[in-house]
This record gives sequence, structure tokens and C-alpha cells, in this order.
Amino acid sequence: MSAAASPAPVLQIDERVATAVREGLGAWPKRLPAWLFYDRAGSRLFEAITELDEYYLTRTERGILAENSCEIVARAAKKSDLRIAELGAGSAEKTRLLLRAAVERQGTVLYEPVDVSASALDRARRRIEREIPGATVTPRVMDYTDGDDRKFHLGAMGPDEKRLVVYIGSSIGNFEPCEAERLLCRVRAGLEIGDSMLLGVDLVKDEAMLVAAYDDPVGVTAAFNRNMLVRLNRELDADFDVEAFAHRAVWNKAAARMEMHLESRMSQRVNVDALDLTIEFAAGETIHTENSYKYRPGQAEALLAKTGFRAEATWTDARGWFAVCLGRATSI
Ligand code: AVI
Repeated sequence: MSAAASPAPVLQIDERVATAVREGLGAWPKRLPAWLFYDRAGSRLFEAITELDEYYLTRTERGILAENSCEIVARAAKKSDLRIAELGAGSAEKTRLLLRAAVERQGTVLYEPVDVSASALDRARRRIEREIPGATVTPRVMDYTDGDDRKFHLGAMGPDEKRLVVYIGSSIGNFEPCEAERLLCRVRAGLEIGDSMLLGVDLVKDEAMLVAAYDDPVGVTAAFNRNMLVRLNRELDADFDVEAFAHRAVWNKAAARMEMHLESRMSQRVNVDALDLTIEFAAGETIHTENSYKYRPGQAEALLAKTGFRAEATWTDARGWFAVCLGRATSI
């Protein structure tokens, strides 16, 4: 007896992904936006990257925060109680240092992680409330990268409170300079005078060290880069032969940024069935997937000053690899 074939599952297309692919792969040179990295597998791969010896960024910034979190919290709070908001929930592993310092200083702390993923926020809430007695987490589901000019509404504050918005991990480096400015202006518009912003930026350094951080010998970063194609195969019924694209990490000295590309190893044709698209690749042709801007000393302070903050203090590691900058919201 032959069973009736079950119908193929209907593909749910995310319009933001579809538009990014139509625009990016229809352009020349081809490009895809870096936010496409972060599906479930990509987020896991990124966590693995942060543990690589070559990826100095996370541990260097963690060292700076471990050494200075009490001072950062005291400076940001002045004589008030501090609330801590964070753009991107992630594992909040480094932010815990600030939360602990705030609890030590004021007994309790309200933590407001902002992220597009409700499930990531829920995980962060459970973990932090379990691990840091005195911390209360009020997550805000919001896509802070959506590029529009609306201000951030983080909620009303008590009269004796100040807010510190934390944007660490060098995530600001994944924005084009004008987009970074726009993002900080939006953050500033949602703050009161006297609130503050903590920005973590990776600094320009030796090219070999930068390239190694984005092209590790184990191939975790290569898998992270190629995962974008795996995602398109799954979400848009594309037929990328993932291994037919090589991972490339390049230092662009003139623009002071690390770039990641996927380079077609041969001339090939890829179908994206859900979009009715066929894309031709010449041998050696690339898809530009990420920029990671590196800052020169003083540049983060200048960015803060341009966007309605007075740079109040900067902390760096002894080798000058990474900087964490505190900006105070001034009148705009
Ligand atoms: C998330 N972001 C700050 C990382 C970076 O360094 O630009 C993403 C990343 N790309 C490759 N490795 C890590």
C-alpha cells in the first residue's frame, strides 16, 4: 500500500532577509549585511569566537571592566542610584561585572537589556536574576539596529536615578561611521542630561594581529562567515555549495577596518528558489559580509562628543589594544 506523499512544508519567508538578499546579491560588488550572521548557529559560533586565543577583544575588554567596574559605576552614578541598560543582550557576561559593582554600591540594581530576540532576553533575565542577587531584569524587545531615527524609549526613571547605557564588545565597530553616529544620537535622544553611555571600541593595531583575530587557524571564524550561506539555504531554499566559498579576512588600512568576505572558488551559479533568483559568480568574486571598524585613540571620544555626550573618562588595557569610554549626556 503506498502512502500519500505528505506536502512539502511551506517556507516562512522573513521579508527583511529576502530584501537584504535581493539587494545585496543583486549589487556589484556583492554584499550581505552582518546581522545575517546571528541565527541560532551563528550566535553559538560567535560565542566560540570570543573564546579563541586569537580573538583578543573579549578578554581584553573583560580585563578592563574587571579592573575598573567600581570606578565606572561610581562615576556614572555620581550621587544617584544607577540603572544599567544594555544594547544587545548576549550572554551579558562582561556586564555582570558592572551589575555586581552596582549592587555592591547601592544594594540593588535594575538591568534593562535591549535585544530583538525575546528568547535571548528571557535567557539573560533568568541567568542574571539567579546569579546576581539584588539585580532585577526588565528586558526590552527592540531592534536597535533598524536604522530609523526614532529615539529610544527606555522607560521613565525615578527622581534619584541615573541611567547608564552600555554598548560594549566593539559592536559599534560593525556600523559604518555615519550609522554609528545615528545610533548614538538615537540613544542620546532617549536619555536625560546627566545620564551616561559606556562604549567599548577595539583600537587600531598591528595588521597581523588583527587578521589572526578574524581568520583563526581552527576555522571557527570561517564557519561563522559561511554560516550566512547555510542560513540562506535553509530560509530561502537556496543551493549554495558552502565549501565552494572561501573565508577571507582583510585589513583595509585606509578605512581602518577589518573586512570579511566570502570568495567564490570557481565560476558557479546559485539558485535562491524562494525568491526566484539565480545568481552568477565568477571565480574569485566575493560577497562582502562584514566591516569591523577599529578606532584610533581619541576617536571614540570624538564620536561621543558629536552625538550629545561629553567624554568623561577612558580606560584601556596596558597594551593599548581596546578602550572603554564613558560619555555624559549633555544638552543637545
Ligand atoms: C560582534 N562583533 C563586534 C564582532 C567583531 O569583531 O566585529 C563580530 C565578529 N566578526 C568576526 N569575528 C567576530
